[in-house]
Amino acid sequence: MSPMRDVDHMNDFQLADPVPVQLLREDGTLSEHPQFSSYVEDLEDEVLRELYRHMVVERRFDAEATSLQRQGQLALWVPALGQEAAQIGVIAALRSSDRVFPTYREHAMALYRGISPEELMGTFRATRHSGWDPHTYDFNGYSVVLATQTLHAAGWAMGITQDVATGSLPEGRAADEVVLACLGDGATSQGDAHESMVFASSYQLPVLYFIQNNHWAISVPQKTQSRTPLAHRAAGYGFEGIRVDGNDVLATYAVSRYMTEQIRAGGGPKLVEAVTYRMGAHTTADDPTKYRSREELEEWKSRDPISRYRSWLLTGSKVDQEYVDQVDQEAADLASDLRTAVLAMEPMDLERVFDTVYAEPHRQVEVEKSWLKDYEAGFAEEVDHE
Ligand SMILES: Cc1ncc(C[n+]2csc(CCOP(=O)(O)OP(=O)(O)O)c2C)c(N)n1
Repeated sequence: MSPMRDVDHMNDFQLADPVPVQLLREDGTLSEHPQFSSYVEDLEDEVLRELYRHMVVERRFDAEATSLQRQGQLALWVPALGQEAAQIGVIAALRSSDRVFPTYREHAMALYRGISPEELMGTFRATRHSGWDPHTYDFNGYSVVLATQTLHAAGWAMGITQDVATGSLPEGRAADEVVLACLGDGATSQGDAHESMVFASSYQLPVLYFIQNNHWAISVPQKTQSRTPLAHRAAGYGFEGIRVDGNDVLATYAVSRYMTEQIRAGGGPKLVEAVTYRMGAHTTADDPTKYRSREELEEWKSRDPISRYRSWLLTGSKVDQEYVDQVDQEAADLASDLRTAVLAMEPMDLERVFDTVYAEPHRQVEVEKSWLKDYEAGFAEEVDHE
């Protein structure tokens, strides 16, 4: 018997589920939206093609990384399969100088910003202490401790606001910067997410909270994390929240553009709930067949973000089959380069972990460093005995 109480009958309070904004139906046909269609109507074909290219490349990258982990070449992998449209839709709506505070699953966004596959893989092969320089890409390091990045985002936004107020904005930073705070549906249960949103609202900070509601927080369903639709949470903090079909790259782009315009104009924080689905495992250390049904997965496969977009692009002659094949080839080449790069990555010099703890040497750190040295030397002896 489950140790949890059956709580479903105890509370009949329920806010109506908002219908997600959708521009591209599951069958690849376009629908009209009174508020959001205009954001994509004038997009040049080149922009539309790029959205497609990024989604396809990321999916192939993700599949290769999953294989590499299964073959023992990565310590862990966190698949983003199925979430390509949500991630590409929002990142494409930002300026490259808008700061991003990701979780650990934002690979499509990271690649879009120019982070190299090697930089991205270093953390997962444990050959780098940290992935990349956040300042180079205006893209912070991955945050595994749920929702801490939402506090960092609010802090960054506070810094911009103060710098603008005091006329001390560093060169290269825009006064109307938007700060993207990514989080998952499960992470909304963390106190940090709540504190960040309260703070951002109190000080009207330029933060876009982007929740990828992929339906599961490891094995906990979204409905357990929140008895109310996540988009509605924003109203409780005093700002606008919109639910969008996160498997529709056009709708996610349009809603994100609208939100960023509002924020840049001084409208304070905003929230987007992108409804999507994690088609893979939570991580390669997880077996989703233990907690979710095959039927559920099959249902979401029919809402695949890439095939619906490709179908629309082809039907409207925005791309031809040759372009589709070309993108597939680019994705295959990237996967092959990724494999070569990963296999060539040298183990990290573990002493560096200790050297970067404090600016000055510290006795306790020295003790730990010396312990590790002895520990590693023990393995060498074992090998010698054989
Ligand atoms: C503070 C904290 N508590 C617990 C965990 C363990 N944990 C890692 S991922 C995860 C689920 C997160 O789900 P969600 O926010 O929906 O994001 P998703 O992984 O689905 O993208 C949990 C509980 C953690 N990393 N940090």
